[in-house]
Amino acid sequence: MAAVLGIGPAAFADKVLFDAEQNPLPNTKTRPDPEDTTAGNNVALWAPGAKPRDVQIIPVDPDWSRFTGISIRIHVNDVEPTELMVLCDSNPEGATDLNYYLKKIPIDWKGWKTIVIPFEEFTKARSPAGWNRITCLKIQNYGWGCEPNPAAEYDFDDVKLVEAVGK
Ligand SMILES: [Ca+2]
Repeated sequence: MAAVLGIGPAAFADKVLFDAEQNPLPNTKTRPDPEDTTAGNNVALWAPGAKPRDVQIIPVDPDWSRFTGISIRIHVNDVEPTELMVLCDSNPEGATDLNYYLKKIPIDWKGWKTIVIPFEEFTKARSPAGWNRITCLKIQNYGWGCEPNPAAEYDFDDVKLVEAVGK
């Protein structure tokens, strides 16, 4: 029987931006899933400590306009609730300042959770060019009232663009 190729609806599937199986994430340590070290799943451990820091994911394709949100799997260690900022750089041609979309994420769970952030929930900093021109996804522990939590350790996995939020 002939193999069925993934064309048609499958061509509009979610798009992976980061998975620790594929490549390391700068400023993080690749390690097995802390909840199940035997499952063969790698994740990226980020323990920024007390300093303001970020992790950056550079998309291969800057055009995110056919998607509607970002999905991120985050594992949190046993700490008091804290917050992270998610930023999407989107500079117009020739821009000399930083233009981006931003969203504050309350971190009030322990263990794994998948958060899905619709693009429409982001606010704008200055004049971002649009979701068709995203040059960097940043997750950071400072700014807009966020204070670095020295005890917080985060694992990231399965960072992806989702075509339809809620489906
Ligand atoms: Ca993984």
